[in-house]
Amino acid sequence: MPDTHSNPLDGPNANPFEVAALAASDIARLTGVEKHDIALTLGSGWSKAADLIGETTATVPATEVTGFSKPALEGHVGTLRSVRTPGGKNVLVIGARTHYYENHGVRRVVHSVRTAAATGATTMVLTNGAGGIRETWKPGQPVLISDHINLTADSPLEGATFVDLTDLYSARLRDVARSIDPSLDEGVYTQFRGPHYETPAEVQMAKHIGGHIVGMSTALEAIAAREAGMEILGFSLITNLAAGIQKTPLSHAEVIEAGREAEPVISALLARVVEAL
Ligand code: 8IG
Repeated sequence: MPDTHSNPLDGPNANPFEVAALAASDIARLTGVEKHDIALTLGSGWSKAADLIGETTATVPATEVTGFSKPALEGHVGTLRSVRTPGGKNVLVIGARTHYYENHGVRRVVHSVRTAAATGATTMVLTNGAGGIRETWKPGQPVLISDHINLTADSPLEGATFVDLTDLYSARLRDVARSIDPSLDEGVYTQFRGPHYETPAEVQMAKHIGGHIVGMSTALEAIAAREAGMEILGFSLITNLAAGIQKTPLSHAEVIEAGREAEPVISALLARVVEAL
């Protein structure tokens, strides 16, 4: 069982930005890297990218960094890595995502993003495995996130914090990604709470309100990244077509398998995009 009582984010007087600053100083101490330039969260199917981006100069178990929760899922490696690109940029690779459906609260969900900002990163690259609503998409296909619809009915922002989300997923960074792979399609990411997948009716609802991708992670993280002033690039690996769009039932095994097959291709793409940022 995850220990829900020993996390400093959960204290009655906790300030999430102070906890993120402590986490960033842990990272600086444990990696020996004073400042990171780019942060990259690796979702299902994207883990191999870390090896292709550059040389890993340090690997830190997330459990040694203030405020991080233990990973809930196999395939979500609970480590933070400092990777140096051939061009000399320091990339903080976050392989330790906390999902909203783990019920630890939204502060824990966005702690990695706030920590990334506190390490100095000004660009946040968010990746995930997700379901596709567009029928032309195929499992194993990466797509850019152009915007999102947050159906969690929650926000990582606390108090009267009014943050503009126009161009949340930077058009400039999407252009950079397309300069590497002009065939990249894009779509609106719709975040459901999960952990169940959608019903076919819910997928139709998502489609009617303008969604193209269904997932369980990235929207809340992107909001926190924007609050922290970062520029955001989002990628979804379509591991399955959403419920009712594909004719067969969804299975976690199928999702893992699609990720495994696509991994070398999308990881190479992501590495090239990161170098171009
Ligand atoms: I991988 O079909 C993956 N994650 N909500 N729906 C939602 N999240 C997902 C899906 C999906 N596939």
